[in-house]
Amino acid sequence: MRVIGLFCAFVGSLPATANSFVPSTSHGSTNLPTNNEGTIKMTSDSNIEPVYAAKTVSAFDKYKKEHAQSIKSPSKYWGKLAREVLDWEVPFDSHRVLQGDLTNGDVRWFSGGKLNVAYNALDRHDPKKLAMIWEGDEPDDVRRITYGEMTNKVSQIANALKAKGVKKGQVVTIYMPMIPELAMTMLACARIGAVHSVVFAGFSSDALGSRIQAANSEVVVTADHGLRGSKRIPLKDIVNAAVEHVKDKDLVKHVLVWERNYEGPESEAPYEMNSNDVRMDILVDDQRPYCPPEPMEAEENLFILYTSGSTGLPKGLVHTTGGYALYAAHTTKTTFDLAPDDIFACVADCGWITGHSYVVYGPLLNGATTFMFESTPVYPDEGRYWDMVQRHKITQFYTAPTAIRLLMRYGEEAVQKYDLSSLKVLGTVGEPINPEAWRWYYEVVGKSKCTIVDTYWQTETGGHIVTNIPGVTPMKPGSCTLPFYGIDAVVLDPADGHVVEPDENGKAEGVMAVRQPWPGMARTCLGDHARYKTVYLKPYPGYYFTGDSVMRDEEGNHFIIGRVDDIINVSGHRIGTAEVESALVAHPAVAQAAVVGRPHDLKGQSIAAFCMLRKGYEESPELLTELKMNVRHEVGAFCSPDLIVVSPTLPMTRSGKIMRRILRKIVCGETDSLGDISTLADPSIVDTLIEKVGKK
Ligand code: 6R9
Repeated sequence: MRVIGLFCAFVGSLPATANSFVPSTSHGSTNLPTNNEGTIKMTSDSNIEPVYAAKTVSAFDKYKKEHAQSIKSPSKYWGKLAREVLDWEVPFDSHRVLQGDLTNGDVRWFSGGKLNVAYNALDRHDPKKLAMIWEGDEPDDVRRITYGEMTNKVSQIANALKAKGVKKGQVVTIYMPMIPELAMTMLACARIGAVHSVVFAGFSSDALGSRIQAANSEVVVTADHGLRGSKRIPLKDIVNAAVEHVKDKDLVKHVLVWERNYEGPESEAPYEMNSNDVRMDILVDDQRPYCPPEPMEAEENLFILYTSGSTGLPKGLVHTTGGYALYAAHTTKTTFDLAPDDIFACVADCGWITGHSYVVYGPLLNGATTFMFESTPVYPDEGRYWDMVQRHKITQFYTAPTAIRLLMRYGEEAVQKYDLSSLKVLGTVGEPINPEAWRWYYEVVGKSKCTIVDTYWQTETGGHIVTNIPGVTPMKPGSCTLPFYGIDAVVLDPADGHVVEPDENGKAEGVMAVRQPWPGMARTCLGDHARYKTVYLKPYPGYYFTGDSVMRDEEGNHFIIGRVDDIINVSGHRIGTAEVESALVAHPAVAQAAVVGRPHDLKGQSIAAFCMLRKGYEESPELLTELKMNVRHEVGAFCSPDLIVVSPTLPMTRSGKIMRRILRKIVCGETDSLGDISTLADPSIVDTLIEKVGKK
């Protein structure tokens, strides 16, 4: 299996047990607590020292019991939590906590219940408490916003949206930089029952346009510009081009524009105004600071988020109100061991699911102080993250392995300069973390005192599904460890779909699936339930299929190996090969293109593209630059290929299917294990490509 190669690159050199931070036997119940140096130390539950790394037998046992119960009686487990964690306008029916199943794809949680997520995230918390600390591109650009202020502002934005005709159930597309108004616009949609669709502001105008069209979105909210590392990104101009790109010319009724440096209603707009544009700050200032929260059925849509699949256009995954809110809140609290006075920092962008669940909804539903960050880890210098931790006394810090690997390169000094003693939990997400990066994060950033939580999940899952839990379950470098409460994780044999039994060493390898619904799971793809079923539920009937391959060790720890489909993970960004390929063939010179991922030291994976040219075109440095530009224009700069190989033909079967497996092997340098190439229409292409890639 191809996946094995990738697995070795990350964790293959680690003997599983020797690296566990909690020595244990396969019987589980004899797990002993340990301190961070790995020496065994018995503590009682009430006196866990050091709190975030030591485990007690009882805490771990309690997890096992609770996890088993949550699987056995999901309605009991989630029903109780839903009452405790959320405020309901109308209580849900206790006999209908969970309805439907994975076989039919008709899962419903908390039927009969009504609630409003913005109310739960804002109004019910202490108005004097800080809801958000925001730091902009420049370190001295800081805003502190209380729950009271945010509740009023969100109400004003909600009223502004209403004033522009936005109704319950309509999709509002948000294309904004990481400024507080982004989070507040999301919450304003939630307040009136509009469905937000945040599009990452790194996507090109074409990609934005097709998402506006696909969601049938009449209103787009943007800002005049974004800032990243002192670079100005002209978001309003991109939106203008996107609106041009929307096929249905009458679709977009209004573009609402936040101004970065708003100077009052008399000031002139610092961007080009079209007839249907509205200056958001002026409109919002005019609104009443109260907007009644719309009571929403638990299963009504909260938001959609487009994400790449293996084929075709990105899918608009639909998350619903009650289940998502509960899952985001509960995973934030549990995985990050959130306490009331914590300053919780997730530095992901709200254009991705991580920003939805762990910048906005999870922390605010818990009444915590969320930290929002606009810039990059290396601006103005490579100490930026740690400088922020020191200045804002951040307690939880959540980032991606790619950022950790980048910062590791600058050495320890950039970290040592800062006082990081406020930190308790360090999180990672987006791709497998290599044990070297894990150790650096643990030792250099966390001073061997913080828990590292390796959180495995997806846009589709709404929140963490496999992760360790501070003070409760053990950590293990390179492994996301054990399933979260309510997650019945299984390893399936990709060939026949049976549950893989552990081998003689207690290990099981296969594809990762979940056997039972959980509240945070996406319910459907917008307007295409058949696709949802085809991609997630039909491959292994009765299971939710993640698309990842996994190895589970003898202690039950999960090691995610990588995608089994054509999704590439570049710096934690999920990219579909189909999107990049269609951007390449949109160039007149390209007849056909095939895109594969290859391992990259910093980014995890990078994109390699093979292009077959049309007659009359020849390879030239200018053409290669143009092809890269095409990808930037059609999808976004973050999808730009690192390697483009012009190829006389592509390795295809006689029936015309491109064999990406072979291209992957070639770019990974694994040419001695190409496997069977006899089914190729022209096997000699393989040597030609090996030679071409070798020269690059
Ligand atoms: C949250 C998010 C999902 C894909 C997922 C997997 C990879 C995410 C991971 C991880 C190993 C982790 N992934 N977290 N792999 N360890 N802790 O990233 O969502 O953008 O939808 O990507 O990312 O391959 O299937 P999304």
